Amino acid sequence: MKTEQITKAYEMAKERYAALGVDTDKAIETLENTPISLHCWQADDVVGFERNVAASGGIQTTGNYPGKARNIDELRQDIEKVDSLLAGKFRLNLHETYGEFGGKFVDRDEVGVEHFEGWMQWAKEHNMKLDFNSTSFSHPKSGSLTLANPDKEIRDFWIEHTKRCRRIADAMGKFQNDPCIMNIWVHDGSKDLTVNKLRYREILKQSLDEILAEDLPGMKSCLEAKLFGIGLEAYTVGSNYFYTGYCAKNNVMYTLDTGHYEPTENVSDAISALLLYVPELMLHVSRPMHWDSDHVTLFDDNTRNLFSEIVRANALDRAHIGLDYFDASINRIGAYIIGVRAAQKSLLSALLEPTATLRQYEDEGKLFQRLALLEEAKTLPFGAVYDYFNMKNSVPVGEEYFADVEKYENEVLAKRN
Ligand code: RNT
Ligand code: ZN
Repeated sequence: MKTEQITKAYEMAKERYAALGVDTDKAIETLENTPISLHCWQADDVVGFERNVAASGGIQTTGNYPGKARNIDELRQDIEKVDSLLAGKFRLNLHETYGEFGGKFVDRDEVGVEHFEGWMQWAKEHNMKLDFNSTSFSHPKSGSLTLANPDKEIRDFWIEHTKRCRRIADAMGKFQNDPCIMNIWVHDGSKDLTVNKLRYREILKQSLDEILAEDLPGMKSCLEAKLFGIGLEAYTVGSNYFYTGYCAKNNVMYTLDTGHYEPTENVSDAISALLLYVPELMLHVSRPMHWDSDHVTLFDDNTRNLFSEIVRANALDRAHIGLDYFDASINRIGAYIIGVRAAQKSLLSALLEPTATLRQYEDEGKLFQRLALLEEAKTLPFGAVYDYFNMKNSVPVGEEYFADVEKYENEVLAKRN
């Protein structure tokens, strides 16, 4: 697309938004400065570099499109490609199983900062900050219960793992001079009806208390709730209520994954409620289809509503944006770009909302006008602003990136099998 054409369309859009009291330049600036944490696991279907097995423990990837990253160099190469095609700031979200183990087997209770020094250096060179995750799935000791396991030996193994991960995150945060956010998600639960639900929740609470007791100023922990996992359909120890209570009581960041709620639940409604009681939110922006299927994030009503609620609550500084999906059935680089752009579009469209006018209508009881302006806002020239944002940052505009993804597929990904 021609520079001139994009600029002209932007100027017109800018005027149109200004008439509604919305500053498009300011929205673009906020979009440019709001980091999105890229989940490393879309590049290799959540396999990692520990034991080269498919993901298990409540989650599953489907599809076998060729070209997945098979080692750390390929993963880095893929992330660099993704980064090069996108405007905006990025962080990289690593799981423990993506450490640099140098050909040696390093079990989860042996992992240390040394396995992530290469990543810290790489991230610095690529102007990215790191986030982190302990990994309690895809391991012989994962079973159905990890931190909530009544078997002390297994529970202690995972407590040790999670403590070590927090120290790694602390080192990352200190290195990058910005807190590393470490997510704790455990799949713990049961396939069928459970009659001592309280017991496992007590154990999980105790394990978390022990893990979080260590004061590590370079990192922030967050806890991810879930509705159910595959093979664990009847009971999830770390449910939404469990973590809402835990995080509120202990002032811990809550991880809200948009795939982890009842299918008819309006997840975005949780934002303004949780923000009153927990210090911060970590978002795993995903797309459930019928269940927590982790489809590629889209610019759909759910994603848009989520970002609208964050912007309306003026909480961009308290909500950390990360993506969480894994589609192994399409080009994985393309999957990253679709999802990031969907998140950016959702954020931008939230930033371009004529919220002040809408609120005035609401306060004055002008409810037809409120509803009507919400409808009108949907068809404002939003695309022109997003195109301009990309052009301004010298990355492909619109469908231009398809050619780059295809070229990378032919020259790099296709040679990986
Ligand atoms: C699983 C959780 C969790 C994982 C990643 C790999 O349902 O959403 O966040 O997807 O940690
Ligand atoms: Zn998640």
